[in-house]
Amino acid sequence: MSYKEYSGSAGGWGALKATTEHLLKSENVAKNLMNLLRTNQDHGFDCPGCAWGEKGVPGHFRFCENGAKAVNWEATSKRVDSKFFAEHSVSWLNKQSDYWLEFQGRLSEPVCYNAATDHYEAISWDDAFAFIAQHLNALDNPDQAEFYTSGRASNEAAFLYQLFARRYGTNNFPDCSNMCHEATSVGLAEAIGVGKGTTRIEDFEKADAIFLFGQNPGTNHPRMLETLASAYKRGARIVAFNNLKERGLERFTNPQDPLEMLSNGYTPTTSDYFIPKLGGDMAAVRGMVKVLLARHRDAVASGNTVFDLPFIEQHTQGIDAYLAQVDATSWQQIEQQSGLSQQQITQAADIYQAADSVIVTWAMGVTQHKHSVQTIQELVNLQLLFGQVGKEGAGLCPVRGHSNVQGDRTVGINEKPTAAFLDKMEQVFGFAPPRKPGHGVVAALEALRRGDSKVFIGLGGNLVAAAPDTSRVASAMRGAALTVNIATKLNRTHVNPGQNALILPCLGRTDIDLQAAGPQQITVEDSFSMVHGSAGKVDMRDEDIRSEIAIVAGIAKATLGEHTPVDWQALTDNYDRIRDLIEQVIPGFSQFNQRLNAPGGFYLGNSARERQWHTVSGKAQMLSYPLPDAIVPLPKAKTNGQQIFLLQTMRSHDQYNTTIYGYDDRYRSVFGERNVVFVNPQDMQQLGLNTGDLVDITSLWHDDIARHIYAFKVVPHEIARGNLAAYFPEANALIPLDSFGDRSETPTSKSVAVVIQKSCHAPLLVSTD
Ligand SMILES: Nc1nc2c(c(=O)[nH]1)N[C@H]1C(S)=C(S)[C@@H](COP(=O)(O)OP(=O)(O)OC[C@H]3O[C@@H](n4cnc5c(=O)[nH]c(N)nc54)[C@H](O)[C@@H]3O)O[C@H]1N2
Ligand SMILES: Nc1nc2c(c(=O)[nH]1)N[C@H]1C(S)=C(S)[C@@H](COP(=O)(O)OP(=O)(O)OC[C@H]3O[C@@H](n4cnc5c(=O)[nH]c(N)nc54)[C@H](O)[C@@H]3O)O[C@H]1N2
Ligand SMILES: [Mo]
Repeated sequence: MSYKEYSGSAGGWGALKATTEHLLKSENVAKNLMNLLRTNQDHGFDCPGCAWGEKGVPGHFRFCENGAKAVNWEATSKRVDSKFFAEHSVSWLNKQSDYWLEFQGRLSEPVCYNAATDHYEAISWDDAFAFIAQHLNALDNPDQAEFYTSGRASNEAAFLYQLFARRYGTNNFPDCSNMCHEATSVGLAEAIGVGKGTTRIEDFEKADAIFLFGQNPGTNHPRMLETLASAYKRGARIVAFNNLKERGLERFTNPQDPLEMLSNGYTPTTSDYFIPKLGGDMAAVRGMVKVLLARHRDAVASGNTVFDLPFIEQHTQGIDAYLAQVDATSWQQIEQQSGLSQQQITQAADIYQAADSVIVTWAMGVTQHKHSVQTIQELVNLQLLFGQVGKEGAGLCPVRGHSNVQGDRTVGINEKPTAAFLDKMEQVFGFAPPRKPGHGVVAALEALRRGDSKVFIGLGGNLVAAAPDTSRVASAMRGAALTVNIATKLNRTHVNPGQNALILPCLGRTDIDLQAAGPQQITVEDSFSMVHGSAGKVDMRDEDIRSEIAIVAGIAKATLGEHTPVDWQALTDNYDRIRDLIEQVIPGFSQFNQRLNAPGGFYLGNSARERQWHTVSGKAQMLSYPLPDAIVPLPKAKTNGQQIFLLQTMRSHDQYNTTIYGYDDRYRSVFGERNVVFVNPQDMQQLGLNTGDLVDITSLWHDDIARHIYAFKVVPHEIARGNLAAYFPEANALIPLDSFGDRSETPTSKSVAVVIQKSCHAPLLVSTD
């Protein structure tokens, strides 16, 4: 391992080199090169990486290093079949790393767990479907089953899945978004009447300022760097608030710009960088508003204005209560919680005020705290005071994660569906869907743990590794009567089977999906509410793999009957028929089949962008709260006088959520290692720690459960004092399952109270062979 500071820009030759290396490692080089050229092209497939949007420039290769990794990883020629499982017991597999499990290749045959031998064994598709039906139909109550979705599932697969589960009788739809942007959906829906962002990609070409809160686009949304760099070039101010220094937020060399590449040039991606404490963004924004409010009052005294009074008057509700809250918040509290000085906050406010049009973006650094909904509503308040919602070049832009996480929600993956949606389902399909709200991720895992839920079905994803409290969640999964995973790659969840378990291998985004009516397309929705078609190019006919849609329909047909409530086979034969049903149920999808191949897709629309507010008051709501007393309400636990740190868990450059592509985190200068903890150099000094020292980390919580991780290497980094960072999923063992966001119930992955001490454990050795 080495910690020499990474001297390059984000992107550039480093990205090209890494792309090439991953291409070569995939053992499918020529095919994958062709694949890459088809990513995000019209008539190609949607990148299975992130949910950043595209403008649709013909002839432009629209992939990035991390999109390339995702494509290569899926299109490997290695296979995991029943022979593989005969060689390896499940207990042995569970001792292997996340990297090793997925690196074994594509799941290529349905298998069933045999608890007596501790091996997965081959099973026919029909037997698998019958087995699931038998379990589901034997439950006392449909609410004893959990239907998990991960955000790569297509609109068509997700729509059929929710139709099946609702007809079966439950709203138990735990979804990866419960761990991701749930606070956004909750916060925005209350404030502006729609749980999605209001910007379009074109707005980034017009914004005078872009404020980025708690996100790392260099790794997680690399195509966004191009957008930021070009905004920078035309003079926009780009302001980052990030708990640590991220290279991708400093400068970018565009691999698609020959001049920049050849001259070793680069473009900055931000003009200003602030490093708040974990969970300190709400305080920072409160401080900005405090500065601007004082100026507004001064201006009003001389007959002018700073806030957009006509907009506020016509479109908003709640300003008086909010401003009273701002007045009641002291600078001392703001500085202490944000970790920023009044002067720094004033500097940010200056930039904000000078811009006519402002976009505010955010991701997991904002959504994974206890007070995330409140923080998002604070961001909304700032934007509303200046009329920055529903204006060109301005707005609210939550940057989504999984490539179709937003679409899955749109088509009904929601444990708390609206009455309007359920009414429509009832009208179109002629059955009474359950009205009782179902389980999100935390409630589902608690129910499994208590034994109240007995069947778990996962449409993609890797819940055991993605959820907090890893060992408790794994044992909850093992307690289930049946677990079913519809997946492309072997992962931690599969090797923690229930008493009975199935792995059902499915096609991925890059594969040709051949059905009775010919090759099929699926559709996805990006962060900008654009829906577009996607068709894979890799021939998988030699494998015993089915599409997600065929698998969901197969389970539904066996459980409910061939025509209950739809002709499942007919829908599988031709996905146009599924889209016709989506069109009937979901607003915005009129002429779905005709429009899905429009260049760049079609826009679903956004009421708040039109300044129509579907809220309780019919106006945009300024919701106000005092700042939280503490980011983590501190435990009574004894700490022996040790200093309590807050720890965030984040992604390295070589991973896609729980999928670990490799052990490097190039932009943070970590190589060949994942068990590391980033520490502020002054904190290191105070604790007597040196670079490379091993530490044990223990989390503090209200219960008596011991949560530790051992032998993590100390890496110095520019990070707010008192804060630490480690990688997800290695550090998930520290996060208590019942530490979650107010009203969002999102695990607090970015704020865990911990103590650290020098370790007496040996480091974990990893092999990447
Ligand atoms: N290559 C790749 N792409 C991905 C993913 C992936 O794993 N790999 N995952 C996808 C998914 S599902 C998602 S949700 C997105 C995630 O995209 P991000 O939200 O960018 O992901 P994280 O790695 O969790 O990064 C959080 C960032 O927020 C900062 N941060 C943490 N806490 C705070 C805080 O309290 N305040 C502030 N201001 N900053 C904070 C961290 O320092 C870090 O830079 O990416 C998507 N795209
Ligand atoms: N501590 C901590 N925990 C976190 C986070 C964090 O920042 N910190 N982030 C959270 C976030 S933002 C998210 S979104 C969740 C992610 O949680 P999940 O979505 O559950 O996890 P992934 O790692 O994306 O799932 C990877 C698995 O999906 C399967 N897969 C891949 N492609 C396909 C496909 O096309 N179809 C099907 N059916 N299966 C496929 C493969 O088998 C692969 O192993 O994790 C959350 N957990
Ligand atoms: Mo996510």
